[in-house]
Amino acid sequence: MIWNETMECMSREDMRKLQGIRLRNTVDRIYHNCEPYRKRMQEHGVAPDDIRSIDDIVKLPFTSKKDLRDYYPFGLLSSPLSEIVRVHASSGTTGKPIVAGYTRNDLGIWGEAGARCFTAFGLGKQDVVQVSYGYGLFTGGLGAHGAVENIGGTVIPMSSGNTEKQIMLMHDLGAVGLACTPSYALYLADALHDSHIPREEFQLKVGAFGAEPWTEAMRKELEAKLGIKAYDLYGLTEIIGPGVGHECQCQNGTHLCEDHFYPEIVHPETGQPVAPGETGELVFSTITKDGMPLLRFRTRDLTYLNYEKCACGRTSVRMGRILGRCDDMLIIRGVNVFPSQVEAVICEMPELEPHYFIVVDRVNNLDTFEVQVEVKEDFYSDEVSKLLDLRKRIVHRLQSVTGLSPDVKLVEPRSIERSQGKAKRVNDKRKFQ
Ligand code: DLL
Repeated sequence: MIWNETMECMSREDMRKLQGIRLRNTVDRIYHNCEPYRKRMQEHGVAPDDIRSIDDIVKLPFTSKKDLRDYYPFGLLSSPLSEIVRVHASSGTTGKPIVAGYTRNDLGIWGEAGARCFTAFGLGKQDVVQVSYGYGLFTGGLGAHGAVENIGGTVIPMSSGNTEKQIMLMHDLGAVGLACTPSYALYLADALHDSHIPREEFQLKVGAFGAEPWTEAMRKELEAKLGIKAYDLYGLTEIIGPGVGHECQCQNGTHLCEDHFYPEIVHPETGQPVAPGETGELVFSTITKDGMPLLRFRTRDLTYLNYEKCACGRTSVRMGRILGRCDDMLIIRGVNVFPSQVEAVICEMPELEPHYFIVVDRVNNLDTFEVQVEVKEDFYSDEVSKLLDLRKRIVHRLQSVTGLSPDVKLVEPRSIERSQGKAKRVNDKRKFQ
């Protein structure tokens, strides 16, 4: 099923025309209503009249997370505060959070985008969906909640935590959909197993997972453990929240709602557009929002775009899995390593649980790279020689994928801390030295 066929299946030519018109209106709105943006554009030597089509977007200056911090909390609004009906915030690594303001119209756009996502996951009016993203300043809970209500489904507004109750209600209320982070889904999968309630008594069929990077291997793991189809749900507070993009039944790329959020890929260092299909930093311009429209917002997320029509019938551009954030990239002994590379290796080995933790440190001026990984119950009690052999194979695989030879520590099942929201899988001790 497709929620909005007109928009999701539009020809490329018509889409670009529409995006051009919407961008022009947005630039006009921002220029006349947001002082810091006007100044930035003037410094950059660009005026609203210079934007005639979507191709002109490259003339506009970038917006960064730093800008949102500098103008905290409301400096980048293009609507008066009296029009803002909701705020959300994302916690940054340091200091003040980033605050986003939404008008009623913006909430409508969010609801529309969310409805496209949950429809593409195969959910509808008849379905009960358990929303186990956190409710509150985080956009996950309320975002998924609005989306499910919009498609006429029945929401269980669980929020995260209280795992036993999660399982009880999932079972008793017949949840067909589960919306949470992939790491919390793993946690719930273990809890479901521990409950000793037979799987057949659950109705669960669909996972709407996002808010953190997850690999293809993790998808397989979650689908097998929970007996569901697991779909990617993408978004970020600054742009709207969950609903910026979603997978479809083909599970072959994340469709972006590009009639609302225009994507570009640029080189993370130079800011120059990369060649089509190449990986780089994802940049979004919101082209329909009123409250806090953003131009060329640097997400720090690394991915690529694919403009080919999808087998599902949608023509909307698809992005590849988020490889990680530029900020998450670890540079260990000069080599770039993403936690997602470690995850892919761990999930492919049947002896291991998909739980891992990376510790990076610097000892005597040399970087150390430790990977802790949980061994499955059946293997953990195995002979020492088998464990040593397993350890050797993991080191070997990680070496061929990352180019580095980590110190692998096999740990007991369930000893790595579980997450109920976004997982923390790295401790880079060098940052505090
Ligand atoms: O995480 C919004 C969201 C909630 C998306 C629920 C999906 C589901 P923030 O807290 O602002 O917003 O974090 C945004 O999380 O820039 C990515 O780095 C990461 N992220 C979000 N979705 C995905 C995904 C929400 N599907 C940041 N895959 C983004 C990989 C994701 N990373």
